[in-house]
Amino acid sequence: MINRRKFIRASAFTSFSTLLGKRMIATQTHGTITGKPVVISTWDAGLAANKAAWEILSKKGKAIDAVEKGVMVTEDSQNCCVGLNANPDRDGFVTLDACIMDDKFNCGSVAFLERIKHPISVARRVMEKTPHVMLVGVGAQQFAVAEGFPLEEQKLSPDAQKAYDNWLKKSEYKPPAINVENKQGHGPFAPTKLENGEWNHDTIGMVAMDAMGNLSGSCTTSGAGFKMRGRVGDSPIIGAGLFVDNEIGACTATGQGEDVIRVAGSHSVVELMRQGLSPEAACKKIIERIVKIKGEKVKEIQVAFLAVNKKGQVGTFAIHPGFEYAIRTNEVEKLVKAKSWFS
Ligand code: SD4
Repeated sequence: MINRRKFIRASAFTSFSTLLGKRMIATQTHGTITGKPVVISTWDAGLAANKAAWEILSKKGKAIDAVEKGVMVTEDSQNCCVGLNANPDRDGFVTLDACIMDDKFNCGSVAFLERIKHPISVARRVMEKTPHVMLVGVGAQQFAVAEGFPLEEQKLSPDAQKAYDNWLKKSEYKPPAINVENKQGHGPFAPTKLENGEWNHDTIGMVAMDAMGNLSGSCTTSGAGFKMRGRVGDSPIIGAGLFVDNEIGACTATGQGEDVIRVAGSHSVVELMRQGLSPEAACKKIIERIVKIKGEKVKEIQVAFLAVNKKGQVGTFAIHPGFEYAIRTNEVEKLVKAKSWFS
């Protein structure tokens, strides 16, 4: 993840005059890769996640099983932004968001979930065992425990503790009782960039098509590090962080969740594919919509969409260079750099 972050940092400072003037699209291309089955997932952590998903897809297993098992690998790992080892909110608690969707519009989601190792599996139980789509907070945790998920200790991983201690120190954070939101320099939002200049977000979104040609997707994250307590991003929101329409295609998102939610990002991409756009063209159109909405502030945010259509064609587009996705098919297993709005 470190390499990716350096790459993002190095390339994220394009001036807004570039934005207004001749638009330059990054030249790195991925072409169109087709194949069935196929699994794609966000960022370099996607390689390991795809591997687990491929175990299922290559044996003619179902896409819904593949996308659950795949992202569980990331939830289990040590990283900044997915699973219980990730960075906490500003009060020092790791809160997790996840959702899953199958080929029949069945979907399940959890948000603001604490002390449960695999939110994606809880989301699947919500989908399969309740009449609901979304459970949040204490209720989601109660449901998880009732379903037999162990309640993990409430503690930060060593890496997260270090990052949090550093954030507290550098941000001159005071306990919430002192009303930190009113202090100069502290808005109610998580920083878009960390102290070292890295984008403060990450997540794993995965979409897959199985050997039967059925699509499913999953998305799981701890959200933005040092976020306001209770903040929920796009990742657990069906239609924002993930959407699957088995007749058309599937899409997942990563980046600044608030700006994905406001354009119903993943759903919008799928709807454009329904109108005949390729996955890449559809992702690009919704990125352009965000760019237009955000104006100059678009310099400060990263969003990327990653989509597959029913033919197994894959496409992606990001605001800034640096986003890459992992793909696994019968022919390829690799990371691919996305095109982006800024060069
Ligand atoms: C979110 N898209 O919570 C997710 C993860 C992320 O900034 O990238 N956070 O918004």
